[in-house]
Amino acid sequence: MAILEEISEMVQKGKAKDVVALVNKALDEGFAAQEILDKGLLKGMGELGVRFKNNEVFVPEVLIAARALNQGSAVLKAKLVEEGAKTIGTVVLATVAGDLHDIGKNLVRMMMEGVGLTVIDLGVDVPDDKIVEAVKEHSPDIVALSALLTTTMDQQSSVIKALQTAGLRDKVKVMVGGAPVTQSFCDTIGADGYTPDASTAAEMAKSLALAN
Ligand code: B1M
Repeated sequence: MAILEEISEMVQKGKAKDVVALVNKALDEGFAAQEILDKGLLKGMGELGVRFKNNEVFVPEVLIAARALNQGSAVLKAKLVEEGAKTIGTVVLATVAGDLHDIGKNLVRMMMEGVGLTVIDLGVDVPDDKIVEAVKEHSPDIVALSALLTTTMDQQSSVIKALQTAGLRDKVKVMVGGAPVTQSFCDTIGADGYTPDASTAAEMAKSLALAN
């Protein structure tokens, strides 16, 4: 079995140790980090997502797979950080309140760090006031928000309103993303930028930070 296909299989089986070993092996064999991510780790989670939707697997299996994916992507992150770049700006990053999904957010953090941004990662299920406090404390260039549920995407709008109320909205750019989020939603809620994936999010954040 080709190594990227094997990584995808091991993510789906939640075999974190095997995933880490295979990711290291793929790097040694000369595969690019992005290819390992897209065609190995994310392919595995995508396939598991379909089985989750069809009730063929359940929350525990998905959580174990998520842990395996996160450990595999940590190996890739080490590789990106090794290539190192000096900081070009600061991002406060969070998955919004009510939402526990962090795989996409973690990839966004990894890609942003890869282009030289400092990322303050507040984690998942982050209330609006905690994001406002972080903006006061760190004076970031950008607030980046992730939401994976149709029921939590409106929370991104709530964060923007909380920043307005605190008098901070004109001091930061707000980027939004996550599977249910679209450009039109971004425009409707008055965010400054939307991108569909982690690498374009990093590119946009870099441009916004450099323009600041
Ligand atoms: Co959940 N879940 N989940 N889940 N889960 C989805 C999202 C779902 C689509 C599955 C389905 O039914 N088909 C569905 C949402 C339906 C909807 O709202 N439309 C769903 C549901 C319903 C739920 C629960 C309600 C299930 C339940 O309990 N009955 C529950 C909610 C819990 C909560 O958050 N309050 C729940 C729970 C979970 C787990 C905890 C088991 C687990 C999360 C574990 C974790 O994150 N640590 C989980 C998972 C893993 C998934 C799926 C299978 C995979 C999500 C994922 O990580 N994808 C997902 C189905 C699917 O997507 N196929 C599903 C890989 C990740 C890389 O993609 O996060 O989209 P994503 O990130 C992308 C882009 O969106 C973008 O970049 C990334 C790629 O480059 N991006 C940004 C993300 N953030 C960005 C920010 C940006 C820019 C781009 O700028 C700031």
